[in-house]
Amino acid sequence: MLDQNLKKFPKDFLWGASTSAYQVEGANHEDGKGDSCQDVKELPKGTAPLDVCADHYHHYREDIQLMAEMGFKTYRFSIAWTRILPNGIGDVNQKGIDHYNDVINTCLQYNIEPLVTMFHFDMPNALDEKGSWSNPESVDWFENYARVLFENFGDRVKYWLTINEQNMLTLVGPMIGTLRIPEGTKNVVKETYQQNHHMLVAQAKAMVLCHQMCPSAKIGPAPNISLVYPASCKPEDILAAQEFNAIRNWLYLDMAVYGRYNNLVWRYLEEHDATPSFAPGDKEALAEAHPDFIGFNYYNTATVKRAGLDVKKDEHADQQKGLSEPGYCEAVDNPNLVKTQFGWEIDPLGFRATMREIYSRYHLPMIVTENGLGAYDKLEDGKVHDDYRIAYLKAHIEQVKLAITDGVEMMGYCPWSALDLVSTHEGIRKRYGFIYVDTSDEEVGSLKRYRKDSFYWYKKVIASNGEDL
Ligand code: BGP
Repeated sequence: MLDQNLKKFPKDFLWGASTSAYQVEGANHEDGKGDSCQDVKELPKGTAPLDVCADHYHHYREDIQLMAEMGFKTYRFSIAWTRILPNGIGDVNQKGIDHYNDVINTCLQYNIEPLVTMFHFDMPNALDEKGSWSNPESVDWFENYARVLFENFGDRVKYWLTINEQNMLTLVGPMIGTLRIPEGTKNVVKETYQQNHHMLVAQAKAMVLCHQMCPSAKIGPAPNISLVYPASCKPEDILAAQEFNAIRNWLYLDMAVYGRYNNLVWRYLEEHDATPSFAPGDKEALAEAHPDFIGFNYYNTATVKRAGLDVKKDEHADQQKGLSEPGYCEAVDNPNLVKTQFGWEIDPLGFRATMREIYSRYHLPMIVTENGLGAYDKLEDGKVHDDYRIAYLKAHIEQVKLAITDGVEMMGYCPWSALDLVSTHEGIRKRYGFIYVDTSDEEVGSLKRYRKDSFYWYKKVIASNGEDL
């Protein structure tokens, strides 16, 4: 394509950015909050504990004001299940409700649409002790939690996201500090995909409930989608990429949108003697649910080559690198791409390819719920010159514009992250924010907020509705 005469971003395009409760809030033992699996996990060596993070719990008004200064139309944040229901089920903690009421109201005061993730990697520890997602009751726990959210916040929240990156919980759960595999489990694949099945049913029930309780609200999933490239044009590699696309990406969206298991994934599960058991009513619940839009996180693409059973899983694999599947494929570097300081490939064109592919499969409006660059930022004289982040975001926003020109319905763009916060496994030294937060992995700092160069740049991008990049 010549890529001329590009279309404009829609007038009501939702520019914003994202955070998640356990990575940004801190105050993890305050105001009646119960422990989540994140609060009790063993921290990766040398990374900041989660009791302060960016202290957003106490600074949210100031932070939302800064977001308003950038011109945000939306703010994607997650609600900590354990602030609302400290034990996951049972008594509601009014202080938790009050807190998020104020977060939501503060957003609305600045005409910022709250985009609320219901669950972002933070299973209540009390439920973890009851088996977490491996317990079939987890479906009811989640539905009950969803009901409390819709009852309390449904009058003001128009956009909901169900489970953040369910595919990463399933594929790299231990790296992120989630996914509990009971000791002595013989078939780990079966156990993992049974848990995954419970999450899928829980998500479906939450979507149906949202439509019943909040008819004017919209709800969607938020998986991490990376289009998988074949390492070469060898037919074997093409098949391997198709299979890994199904395992990594399409399982989650096929289920959310069409309510059925992807056939290649089903075959993978059969091969591992790992097909999930369906409880009575699961099939109907999955078929009944329909998302209004697709939220997805994009950091880069993946590249694989065909591989046999001798391929070992890389123990350092994380969301964006090193994911291999013995007997199917092996992750390889893409020689055409450069990497971030943290070893994640950078692929803006792959972003366009990913948007096109999702849209051609599902034909639903889409919102980017994460995208961004983790880097070692330096604060000097109150300034952070993060031109590398600006370059990354600019290159990716250009691709959103191209995808819109391709006819893809894009509703919004929320990079990761609004402000600096603690990474899933690499500490706060891996910074993503437009707003620098003065703190480190070694010690809690002043927590003062500073506007990075990218802050001023993004403000200009939003003011021009994506025309001035
Ligand atoms: C996504 C998660 C986020 C986030 C981001 C960056 O997978 O949804 O919670 O942290 O990736 O990843 P990391 O923190 O590992 O750099």
